[in-house]
Amino acid sequence: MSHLSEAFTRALEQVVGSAGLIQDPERMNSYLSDWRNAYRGKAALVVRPASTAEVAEVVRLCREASVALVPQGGNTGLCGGSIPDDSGTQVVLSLTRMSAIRAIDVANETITVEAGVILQRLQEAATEVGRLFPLSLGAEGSCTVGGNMATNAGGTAVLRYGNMRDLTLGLEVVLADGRVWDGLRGLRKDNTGYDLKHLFIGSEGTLGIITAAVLKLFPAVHSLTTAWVALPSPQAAVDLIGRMRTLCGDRLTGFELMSRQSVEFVLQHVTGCNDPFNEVHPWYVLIELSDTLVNANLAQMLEDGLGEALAQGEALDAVVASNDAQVAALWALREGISEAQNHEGPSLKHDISVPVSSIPAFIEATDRKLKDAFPGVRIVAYGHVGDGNLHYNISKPVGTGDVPFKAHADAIMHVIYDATIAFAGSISAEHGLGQAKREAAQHYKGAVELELMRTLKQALDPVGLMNPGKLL
Ligand code: FAD
Ligand code: 2HG
Ligand code: ZN
Repeated sequence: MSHLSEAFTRALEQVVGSAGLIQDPERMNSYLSDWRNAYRGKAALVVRPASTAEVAEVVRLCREASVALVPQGGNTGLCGGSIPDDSGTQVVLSLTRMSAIRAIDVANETITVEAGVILQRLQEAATEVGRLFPLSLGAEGSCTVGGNMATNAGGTAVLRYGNMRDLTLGLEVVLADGRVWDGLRGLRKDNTGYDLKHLFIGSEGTLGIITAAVLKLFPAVHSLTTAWVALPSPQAAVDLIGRMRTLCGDRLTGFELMSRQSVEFVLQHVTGCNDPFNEVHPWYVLIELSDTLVNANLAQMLEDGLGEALAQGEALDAVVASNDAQVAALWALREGISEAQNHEGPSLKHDISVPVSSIPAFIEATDRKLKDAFPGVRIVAYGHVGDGNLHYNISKPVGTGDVPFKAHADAIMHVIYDATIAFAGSISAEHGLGQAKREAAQHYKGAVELELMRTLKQALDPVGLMNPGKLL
């Protein structure tokens, strides 16, 4: 039963048509919980506008009626940012019908896309014109450009190309009062005052609705080589990434670290994944080199680097993929971790970052504290080590129920975040704050920083109808 007046609902329907309005509880269901089922809310209705003008009109009507909006893209976020609260009064604004690729300017190396475009479709559109859109993450088959912008998504190619913020030149945003800011400029240089797009990137829907973006394109990749390497320790990973960067420079486009525990979950739960080695090793990295040249001789470069690493004891073993199927099999071992961990019960996810040089000490200190305080917890540490970004996730001890484990969630989080701050890190490097880390941010971010954030929120969303209860 909707909490909204009939007149308001009718006005919305006039804007978006019957195809753009969902009120049936069963059809709303998939918009009300996240991928892991870790967050569940209620909504008065789901509205799906198909153009910027429709989004603007929906926002204006909501403002007039004091109805809060929860923007939603592919709903693949991992911190509950796109899920409404349980009041049943909020409206989910899904951008998935805004899925046009508006323009491609090959000479300017830009693509202009609407917020609902699926990331994989964007990558394909770039490939079709002989270019690369480099953002790449496990959820790319269902996450949207709007969600990528709103969370400043990272992924596995940040090492070479940067995160969504680095890939964005212009934005179109519907502001909290329904006005449209047209900042869709495809310029590499523009120093005409405050760079407003950066306010909205990473704002998790709390300042406005992103409806379109101008994004950078890059030359297509023509050579690629991929290896799976066993390592004795995280320190070896830091040494190896330094070695590979010295040797290969920007050709090093992927360097993902995984603990044995992470890989073991994948081997147990993801069909078709096999251990590339006969022996068990404590740590692994997946290395990718790529180049725009057709004959870049990457295999030789990789062999040289790995040869030195093996000789120094930095690497314990290595396999190099020799065809596309083997490349895919190695990435499946890495990308399968999120799904595999779900099979082990509730997972406590932490997407922290510390300086790359501090990763080994962070892991050692935090592992020790957690194992002392919570015997038996399984630490599933992996991630984008070249960005200093670790998914330092925790699964419950074998034989423990979900409820007693969840009772420790806050205490476990504090051990991890205290260590993160002690190593001059960030409590969220990738997924954002959403509902999950909102309170923690109040505790761990500085007073001045929080005050500035509140000032911006107040200026751009004075009535507080843009995704309330998230981020701040
Ligand atoms: P949603 O989940 O729908 O929304 C995310 C947030 O953005 C919410 O706060 C929502 O309100 C807001 N939002 C959505 N669209 C808009 C809009 N148009 N305007 C304003 N606000 C909006 N993330 C990474 O960074 N790196 C990874 O490597 C990575 N890997 C993942 C792997 C898996 C298997 C999964 C399930 C998730 C992964 N994620 C990763 C998290 C997630 O995919 C990203 O955060 C993604 O960018 C979210 O996009 P979405 O369209 O699903 O957004
Ligand atoms: C990844 O790098 C994602 O695989 C997801 O950011 C991390 O599931 C997670 O915790
Ligand atoms: Zn990640």
